[in-house]
Amino acid sequence: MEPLAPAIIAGLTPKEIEIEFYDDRTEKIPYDRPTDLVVITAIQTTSARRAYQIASLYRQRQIPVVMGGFHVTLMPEEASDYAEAIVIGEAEGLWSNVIEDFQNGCLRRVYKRNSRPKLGGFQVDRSIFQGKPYLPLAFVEVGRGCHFKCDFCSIQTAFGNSQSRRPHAEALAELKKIEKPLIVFCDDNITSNLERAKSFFKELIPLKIRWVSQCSINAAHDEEFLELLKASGCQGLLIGFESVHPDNLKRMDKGFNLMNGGYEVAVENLHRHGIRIYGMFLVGYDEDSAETIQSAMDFATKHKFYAIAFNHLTPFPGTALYDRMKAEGRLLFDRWWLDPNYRYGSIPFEPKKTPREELEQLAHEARVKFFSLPSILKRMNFGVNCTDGLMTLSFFALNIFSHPGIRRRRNYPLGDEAYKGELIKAVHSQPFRLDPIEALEWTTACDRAS
Ligand code: B12
Ligand code: SF4
Repeated sequence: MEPLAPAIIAGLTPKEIEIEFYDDRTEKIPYDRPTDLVVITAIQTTSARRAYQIASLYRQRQIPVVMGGFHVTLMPEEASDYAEAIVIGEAEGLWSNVIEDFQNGCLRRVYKRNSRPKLGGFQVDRSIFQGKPYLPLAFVEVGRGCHFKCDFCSIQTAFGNSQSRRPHAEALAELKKIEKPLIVFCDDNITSNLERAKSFFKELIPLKIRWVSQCSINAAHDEEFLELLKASGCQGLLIGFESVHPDNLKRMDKGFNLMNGGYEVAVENLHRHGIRIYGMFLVGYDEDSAETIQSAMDFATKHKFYAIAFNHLTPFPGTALYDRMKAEGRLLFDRWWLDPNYRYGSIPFEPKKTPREELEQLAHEARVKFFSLPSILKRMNFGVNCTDGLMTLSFFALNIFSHPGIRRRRNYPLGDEAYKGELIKAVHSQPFRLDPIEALEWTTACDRAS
């Protein structure tokens, strides 16, 4: 999928600066191609190790690196070891200062604002994706952040239970320029502000687009919302069910999932309006065992979910979950995301009820079973998942093509195993300081640095 952050950063970069974009997932980076500055986004904690490897390969060539993204925001001091400069938080309102400082030869070590920028006023530059082998869908943002406080979620750490929203007119103007058959609104929770979401869906109707997004389940009890979803072209929603065990939900501060009659009512409401459900489940909370995994599977199969994710619970740094696991002495690695012995698809802590390896195996078997042909046939649901020939084809394609992914992602190393040697740390002349700097304080970059 096209990554949005690089396109936003490209859009924020002055036009006279030449940009080349490489996606490490799909192509080889030409490390020896001359460049003045390298800009890396470490979107997930799971990609931090790879981001540091890439930075090291450029450092060997004496090329300075600026890094930003979610992991950098959560672990700034660590990231600052591997980049000449880091940007904490959102790029809007800071990126022009980085560029200006670099041009003036006085790049700071840390860029951070003391408030969240307004979401808007930027142009997403999708020209950087030209000629690259991405899926025919486009990411568009309408809001960032979420007002809930689920204990495992990095969103609440990064955005402090708040949501910023883009002016609808800007999002609509962007949508009109996109020619892809499917839009993904990559908001963390498109219903965090339900009333604004509804007004946005009303404005979407004339555009006649097809879209998917992610939302919290509380919205599925609001009839007006459900009607507007359908009318505005919603094809499906990713929803965090997380667990079918109420104690697990309470533990993760997600008791709201069970309100208004709970899952059965919510699922029935969504299906009545023809909305496909991609159910997200977490495996590894205190009550998890073979029985809870089986119950979640039975629930998702009985209700003919379009697809599911059975992700193992991962304590991401900065989350309440991480702090709790650390305080309880349950983390198996100092920093799992940097440890060469940690593998994606494994649980980096000791679960309470069921041994770790057993839980990993059970989750893997559940994935394989859920995406097996008998389960796919059971979940066809002609009123929702397979409404016409094209949608039936997509349903089968997504479910069947999940198989190689499930196999490949199991025990997948973080970072590139072909990378030999240590990560090379950046040498800094300034101490690491977290003081926020308001963008407005900038006069000329070098004045400020002195
Ligand atoms: C879309 C998405 C995906 C897509 C990514 C597709 C793609 N090509 O981009 C897919 C489905 C693949 C995915 C997978 C996963 N994801 Co995801 N994903 C998202 C989501 C919803 C949106 C990302 C996005 O585009 N946001 C919009 C852009 C504009 O925001 P941004 O990336 O943060 O960038 C801004 C700033 O961070 C900053 N910035 C970013 N980079 C840089 C670089 C520089 C130099 C500068 C200056 C600034 C800067 O500027 C940008 C504009 O302000 C985010 C939630 C979120 N809010 O980001 C979760 C999120 C990033 N994902 C998350 C997770 C956990 C995962 C998985 C690990 C889930 C799993 N268990 O498998 C996997 C990991 C896959 C992997 N390869 O490692 C977590 C990450 C938590 C963490 N600490 O790592 C997030 C935050 C969601 C959450 N609820 O916590 N994900
Ligand atoms: S509802 Fe979703 S985005 Fe919001 S805090 Fe919970 S998991 Fe994170």
